[in-house]
Amino acid sequence: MPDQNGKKIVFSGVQPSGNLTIGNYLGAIKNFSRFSDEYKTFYCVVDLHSITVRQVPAELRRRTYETLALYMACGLDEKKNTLFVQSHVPAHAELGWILDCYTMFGELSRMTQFKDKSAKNAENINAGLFTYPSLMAADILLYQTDVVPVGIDQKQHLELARDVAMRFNQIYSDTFTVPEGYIPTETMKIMSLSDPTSKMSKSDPNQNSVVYILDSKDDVMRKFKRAVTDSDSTIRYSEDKPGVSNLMTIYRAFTGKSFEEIEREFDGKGYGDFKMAVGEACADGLAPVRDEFARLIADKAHLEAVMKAGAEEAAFYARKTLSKVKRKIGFVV
Ligand code: AQP
Repeated sequence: MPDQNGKKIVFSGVQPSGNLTIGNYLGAIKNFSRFSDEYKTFYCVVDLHSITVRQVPAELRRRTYETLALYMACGLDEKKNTLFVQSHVPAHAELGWILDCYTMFGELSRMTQFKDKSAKNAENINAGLFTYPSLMAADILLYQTDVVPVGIDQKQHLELARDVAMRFNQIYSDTFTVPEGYIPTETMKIMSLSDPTSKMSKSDPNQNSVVYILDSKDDVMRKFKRAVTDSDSTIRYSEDKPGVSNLMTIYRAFTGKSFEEIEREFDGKGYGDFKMAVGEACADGLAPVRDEFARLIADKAHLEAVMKAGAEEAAFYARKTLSKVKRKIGFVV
C-alpha cells in the first residue's frame, strides 16, 4: 500500500546473530539500495529474532551496531532509508503476539528453518524458534509492505506471512497489504565453501565454510583456496558440480560475467587458477564496503543517532497499523 507520498513500501531485515556473510550480502543487503529512490524503505536489524538462538550479550550488542554500520557501508543512506533496530519499536513484539493467534500450529511445524535450527540446537528448541515466522509476518505487515527483498531461504516464511495477512483480511476485512517477495535469481542461495550442498550461514561454527563481508583479503583468498570442488577439473556450471557451480555463482555476482563467459575464461585452466580469480574478485568487491564500515563503526554516536531517528519514524508507521488491528479485533483502544 503506498505511503502518504504515494510511494510503495519495502521492508527487510537481517539478524545480528553472527558476522555477516557474502550470502547475506549477495542474497539480501546488496539489493536493498536499489529500492531507496522509488520506494519508502524500512531496513531493520532484527535483534528479537536473533535470541531464538542463545547469544552472548556483549556480542549481540556489538553486532547490532555492526549490522547497522554494514547497512550503511553497503550503500544505504540514512536520509533515504529508515534504518532501525527491531526491539526499539515495541509494536513488532505486540503484533507478533497477535499474529501468533492467527498462525496455525501445523503451518509452523512445516517450516524447514525450524526443522534445521532445532536439529542444530537440540538443547534449546524454544517456543520463539517455533513462532519465529509469526514475528517475521508482524515485521513485514506492520509497515503495509509491498515488496520484501530476501534470499530464497526465506521464501517459505514470506509465503506464510502472505497467508496470515490474507486470513486476517478475510476475517476482519482489508487490514494488511499482502506482500510480494523480491528474490534475486542470480544469487538466490550462496552455499557453504566446505559443504556446497548446505547454505552459507553466519552461525556456521566452521569459519572456513563462510566468507564474511569484513574478512581481510588474505582470509578471503585462503578460504577460496580451500573451497571444496570435485575430482573432475573442468569449470562448468552443473547441478552435479555443486562446489564449482557455487564458486561460479559468486564469481558471476562480483564480476557481472555470465556463466558462458566464465566457462570460456577458464577453458583449459585448473581449479587452482579459478579459485584464485574468485578470491580476488570477491576481496576486491568487498574492499570498499570494508573501508566504509571502518569509518562508520568508529562513530558510535552517529550510529546511535541513526537508530534513534529510524525507530521514531518506523514507530509512527507501525502505530497506525497496530491500532487498526486492535480495533478490528475488538480491543478497547
Ligand atoms: N547463503 C545465503 N544465500 C543467499 N541469501 C542468504 N541470506 C542468508 N544466507 C544466505 C539472506 O540474508 C538475509 C538475512 O538473513 P537472516 O539474518 O535473517 O537469517 P538467515 O536467513 O537465517 O541467515 P543466516 O546467515 O543463515 O543466519 P543464521 O546463521 O543466524 O541463521 C535474508 O534475506 C536471507 O534470505
